[in-house]
Amino acid sequence: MQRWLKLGAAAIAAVALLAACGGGEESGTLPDATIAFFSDRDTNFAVYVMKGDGSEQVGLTNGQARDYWPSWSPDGSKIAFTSERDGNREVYVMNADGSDQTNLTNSPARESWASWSPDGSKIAYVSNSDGNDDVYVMNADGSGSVKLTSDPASDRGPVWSPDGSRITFTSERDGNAEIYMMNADGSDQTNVSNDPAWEYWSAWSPDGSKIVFVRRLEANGEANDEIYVMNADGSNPTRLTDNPALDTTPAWSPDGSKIGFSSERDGNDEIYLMNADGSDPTNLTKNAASDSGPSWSPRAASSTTPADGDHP
Ligand SMILES: [Ca+2]
Ligand SMILES: [Ca+2]
Ligand SMILES: [Ca+2]
Ligand SMILES: [Ca+2]
Repeated sequence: MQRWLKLGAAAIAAVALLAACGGGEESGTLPDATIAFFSDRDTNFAVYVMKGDGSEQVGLTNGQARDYWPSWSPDGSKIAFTSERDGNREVYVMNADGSDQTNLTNSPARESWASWSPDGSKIAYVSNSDGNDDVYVMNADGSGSVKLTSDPASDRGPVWSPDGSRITFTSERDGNAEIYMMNADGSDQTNVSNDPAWEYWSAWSPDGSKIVFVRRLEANGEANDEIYVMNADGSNPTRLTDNPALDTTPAWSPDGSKIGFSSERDGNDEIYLMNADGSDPTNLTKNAASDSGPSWSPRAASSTTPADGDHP
């Protein structure tokens, strides 16, 4: 079992894909992009960043306690993440260079996960403060927390749609994990994956038309997680990876051309980049430790799609 799955009871979460800057047709490795991820290459899980071609891998947190699930703010200036440094999980935020690491949640309960609203004003997250994991939203400074789900089953991994109107999340309320969607105020919670298999982890395409997620297949009694894409209404689920190793934590590049993910196919978790149709997976991290949970800097779009000049 890959190590990131040990981070939580079931480690159902979603990667944050935050930029709404579509339109690029760029191919190649997006060398100017920056990807945040987490790795235990130095004593403990910590948050790292690298260029889109895998170069310049640099740690931003020190790993004295576990730090993971980085999520870039829409303007690229900050990274939210989950930290256990205060004895239980909290949502932290730091500047993109790792400075000014600040606890936003300050709660004795287990707070984790972070997904920024596209306008940067709010952060969706998960807390078990009412006894089981539910999705909450707070202001980006940690104030004004509002509970969005209230189901006795686990609701985790919220991810905002690029237009800010909806939030996907993973729920186990139907007896097996599904990708759910709700309005950003918590109304109209709807099962969109609707399959007997275990579905978890969602990320939106930059244009909001598609959702990439993970489906757990079984082969000879062994779990084989694969990455799928579906239309945002749940139709036309299509498998993108086909490998007996676990493939998980997908994230769409800001220009829409690539999907980052993590896989154990080379013996331990590495971050890979594939084309959005699943072709040409490439190992970016090439490190003997566990490397997982890619989150793209939205600023990557401005440096890789010069023709698209109308975004911030
Ligand atoms: Ca806490
Ligand atoms: Ca399911
Ligand atoms: Ca697989
Ligand atoms: Ca590795």
